[in-house]
Amino acid sequence: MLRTDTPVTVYRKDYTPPAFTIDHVDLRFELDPRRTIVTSTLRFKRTQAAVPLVLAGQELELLAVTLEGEPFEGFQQDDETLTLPGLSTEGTLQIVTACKPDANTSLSGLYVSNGNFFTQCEAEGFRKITYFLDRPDVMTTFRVTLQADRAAYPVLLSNGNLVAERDLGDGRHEAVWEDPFKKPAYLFALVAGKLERIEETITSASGKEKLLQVWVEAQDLGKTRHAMDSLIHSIRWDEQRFGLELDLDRFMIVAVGDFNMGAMENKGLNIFNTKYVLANAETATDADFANIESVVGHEYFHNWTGNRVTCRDWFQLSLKEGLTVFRDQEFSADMMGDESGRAVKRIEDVRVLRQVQFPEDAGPMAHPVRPDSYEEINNFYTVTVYEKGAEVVRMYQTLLGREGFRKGMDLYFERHDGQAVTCDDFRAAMADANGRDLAQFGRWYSQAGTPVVDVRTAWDAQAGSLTLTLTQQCPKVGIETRPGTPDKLPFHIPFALGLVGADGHDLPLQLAGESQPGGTTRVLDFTEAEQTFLFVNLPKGARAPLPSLLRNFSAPVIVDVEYTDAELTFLLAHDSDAFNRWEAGQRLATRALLKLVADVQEERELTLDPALIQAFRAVLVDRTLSPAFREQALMLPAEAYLAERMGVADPAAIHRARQFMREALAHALQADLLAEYEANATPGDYSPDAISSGKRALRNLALGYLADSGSAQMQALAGEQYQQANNMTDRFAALAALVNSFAPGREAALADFYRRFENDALVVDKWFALQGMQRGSVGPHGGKRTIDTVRALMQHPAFNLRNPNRARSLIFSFCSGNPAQFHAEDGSGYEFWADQVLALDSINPQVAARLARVMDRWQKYALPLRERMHAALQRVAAAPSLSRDVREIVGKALAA
Ligand code: B3K
Ligand code: ZN
Repeated sequence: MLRTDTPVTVYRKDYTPPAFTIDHVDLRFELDPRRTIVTSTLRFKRTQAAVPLVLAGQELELLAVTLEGEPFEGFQQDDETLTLPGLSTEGTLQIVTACKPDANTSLSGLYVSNGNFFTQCEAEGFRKITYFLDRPDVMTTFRVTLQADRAAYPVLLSNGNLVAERDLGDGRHEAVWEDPFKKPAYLFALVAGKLERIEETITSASGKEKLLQVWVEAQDLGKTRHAMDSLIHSIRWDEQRFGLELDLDRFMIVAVGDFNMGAMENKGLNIFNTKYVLANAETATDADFANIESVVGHEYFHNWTGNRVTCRDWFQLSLKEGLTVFRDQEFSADMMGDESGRAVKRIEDVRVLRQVQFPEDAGPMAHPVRPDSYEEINNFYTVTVYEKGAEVVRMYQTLLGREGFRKGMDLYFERHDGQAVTCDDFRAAMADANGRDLAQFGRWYSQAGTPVVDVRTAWDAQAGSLTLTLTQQCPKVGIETRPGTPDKLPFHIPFALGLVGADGHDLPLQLAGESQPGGTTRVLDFTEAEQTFLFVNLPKGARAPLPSLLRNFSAPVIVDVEYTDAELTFLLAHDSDAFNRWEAGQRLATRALLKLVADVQEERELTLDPALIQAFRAVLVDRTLSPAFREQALMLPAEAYLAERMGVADPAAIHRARQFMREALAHALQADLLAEYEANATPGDYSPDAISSGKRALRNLALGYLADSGSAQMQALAGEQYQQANNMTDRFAALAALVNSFAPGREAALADFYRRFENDALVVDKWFALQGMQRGSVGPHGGKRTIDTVRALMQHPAFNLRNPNRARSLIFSFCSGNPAQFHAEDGSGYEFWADQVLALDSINPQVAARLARVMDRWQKYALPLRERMHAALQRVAAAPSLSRDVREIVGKALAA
């Protein structure tokens, strides 16, 4: 593991093209968990005069270096590089190294999981396998020979096509794989071990046969169907929507139980966290099924957006990630079937953006979609690069239209197939294909922070015209506040809006200067700090039309506008834009919740406005709306979101206020909730389709509210559902309702759940996660703090800090999914956090650094929390040896 006391910052402005290229490499692996020998034979070319070849390598034992078959001795070696001076313009170099896969707990490079070999090379893991030009702008063809014991490792996989197999005689065997496409080293992969597969052959759009495989451990074979279906749907979707075909004869997905993130798009050999592959009705929820579809899609779509066209350097990460997230979002939306489904998908995506990305963009780790510097690149696989990056790509489509966007994509591939390029190249393709000037749009890549758009309107009743004045502001954040950084300039914001008339219908829109109205939703080019738009030819009269702003969330901004409660209720009932209907409800609920928080803080009596209850009731019982949409509308804003909306966050008060509102709604709407509970049953065989899962979502939302009302009868209903469920969605929702409402049966149900599923790791993760996120109880004996349960669960035989899914299920769930308990006033949560960051850092720095991010917003909290968070951060920072990963995160948090 690389540990460093002096952080080194890498800057985007320092990029220089590689001095050497490696056109081809032959890799031979003699696989042994304790000591694997890697022989790399590479063909290099020098592109600059008189420079040494500097290869990256870490934690490698160097055994031999030869040049054109002769021993090469004049090299220099340090912890991170192998330098070879005096090479001619081209030649063949052979490097033999050894590494220790079974001692590799970082899960980066070559490692062992449950007895099988796997690799993870992005971003800089390949250098833990062999010395190489481990940078994305060096693209190479790979030929890979895998040798291993046949009994222990019957399956040997790598990228591309299987070209030869043979027996080596001594109980060992060999497989040779060749990838016809040039690729950067981060897309290399190998898998070796005892695995089984399901497979299918399909014919691609241009009539070629493709072999598709999903590889898992034998006991999981029955949980692979959904992943295979998702892969086939992804292939079809990319053919239809973007005209992009699978370019290899074979495409493999492999599942592994120890994995740092969701999945990895290695060329032709995608490696997945089991969480995003394995599913059946009994063990996976609707959300799991949907996530699998989206992650399978995401990795598959990378084959073009990431692999065929890759990133010049890691600062350009969003070139592939923002674009591919956008593509997977569109894919999932298209799979939802109808407009209402699309809106639900959009709501879910925006909720994540607001809950996670907005805080990141306001904190010490704030960075532009294309960062300018980093200490550890793995820390920049962020919601900003991914989710805000996807919003930036979506804005191109909003500005250019679907057809214009497609033209831009086509030009992008025409120009850059087989290259490593930049975000500017992508923007240029979009601009050139459409004859549009997107220069100002480029600021979305260079400026961090969430712009705040302020909206004012003036209604001229006599003229029937509405003046809309938009202003935008985006103060410096994070690293931008350092002295010497340039002032920020206005963004090019595609601002979609409609005007809703008194009857609830959209009005035709005509801007001053236009000869006739056109359309009922307009995308305004909002490019200046302050800009005015005049809408004319509207129905005259005292009542101004009501603007529906930023429809479908057309830009990642915060819209500040003074709606009255009555106006929001009207929009909630009538807006033709489903996203904005939801948005109106969220605005109403947020306003009421923040008022309740203040009441809690001032120890005033808590009450809920009957008008709000009525507005929620109206949505709940409106059966013209899809159940999935109603579930979204009835879900209250998250505690983390409310914390961001406060000047000084008070997690305990937020929790009390939100819980009060849940219980008050549950009491007031009991009959309606029960009616919806009954109306939305999904009898018969389980199916994860959008309609059925929408029904379950609404039904289980109702159950959660009903149980929270404290009624013994409703809790019994949850108990009954828990026992009778024929699928994990219903069973787990019932268990959660029992646990969170402190129903008498909760302990028995938790024990039963563990017994039923103790052999299924992914379900055991759910069991840990639920308990990490459970509310603390208030009881006659002082109640029970969740931290005590969590500490006790750390001792459970099934707990294992080395497995990232397990660590996340308990520790992350508590630290980031349970704000009220984590931020306990005595600082016990923070102590726990520091203990776990340090414990994890010596095992797996990437996972530790993710956990470290929990403290990003420490300055936002009220005293004494702020002080205690600061102390915990200092304790971690002072630890004798920290990974570069964790050091960057705590360093930036403390510097803020
Ligand atoms: N590209 C990988 C992420 C790699 C993360 C490295 N720390 C998965 C994805 O975005 O598809
Ligand atoms: Zn990705």
